[in-house]
Amino acid sequence: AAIGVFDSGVGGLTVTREIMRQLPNENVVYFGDTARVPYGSKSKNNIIRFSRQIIRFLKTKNVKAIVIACNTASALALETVKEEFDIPIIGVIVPGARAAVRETKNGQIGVLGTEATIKSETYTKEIRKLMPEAEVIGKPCPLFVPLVEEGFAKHKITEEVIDIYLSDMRKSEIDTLILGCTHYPLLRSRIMAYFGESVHIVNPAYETAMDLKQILEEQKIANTSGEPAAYDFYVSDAAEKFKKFANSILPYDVDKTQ
Ligand code: DGN
Repeated sequence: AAIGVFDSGVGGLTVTREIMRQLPNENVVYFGDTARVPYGSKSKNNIIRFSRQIIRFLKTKNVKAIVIACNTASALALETVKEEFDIPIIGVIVPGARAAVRETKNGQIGVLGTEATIKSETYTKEIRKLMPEAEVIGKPCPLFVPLVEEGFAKHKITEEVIDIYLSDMRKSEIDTLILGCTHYPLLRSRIMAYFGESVHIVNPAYETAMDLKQILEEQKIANTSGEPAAYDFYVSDAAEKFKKFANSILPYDVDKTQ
């Protein structure tokens, strides 16, 4: 059996990369909904509907647990779909919120994400469950997604967009910042340089892989066969573009699965 991972497109590969690093024995079946990306501007009903369809598809691939790698789908659909299926389903928001609460010293936390993620205030709610007095400042940064997908992470235009979106937040007192969208970890060093060392950056992808590991161990469903892991990738459109992106960020050649 495998771990099912899904996202609105390519971004969830940042989560897959962490799973490959931290759980090298686990098989992964990835689904990227490249035909319907972005989710960040869609309604809750549609995001739930898409997530349900994808989970049903992944269940036909013999998965034992599912990771919703997409922050937007985690924010809007996890609560609903978790109740509808009989395997563990985890998202990226609870692990990200927990890490931020662990890191912050002054309780002032910034969250970057899509419009839908920020508007849902799911990060804020999860942070406040653990730290009721926390102050959370959210900021949607939708342009970061196409910049990363165009390969502009290191381009100077990205510097300008970072400044436009984040100059107010930089003036605030936050000491911890959550990269609450799958693509943003690929801008990590730029965002880190922009805020300087006083701000701790949280990558929910890293924390999610750690949570997954714990769940697999607790439920005694971790793969202990010792065989090399197998990786399968499915997309709903634009397979060539996906492959190129995947090969640029994964420690694995996606062509091998063809
Ligand atoms: N995968 C989405 C997220 O993490 O929120 C970003 C891409 C999108 O659908 N806009």
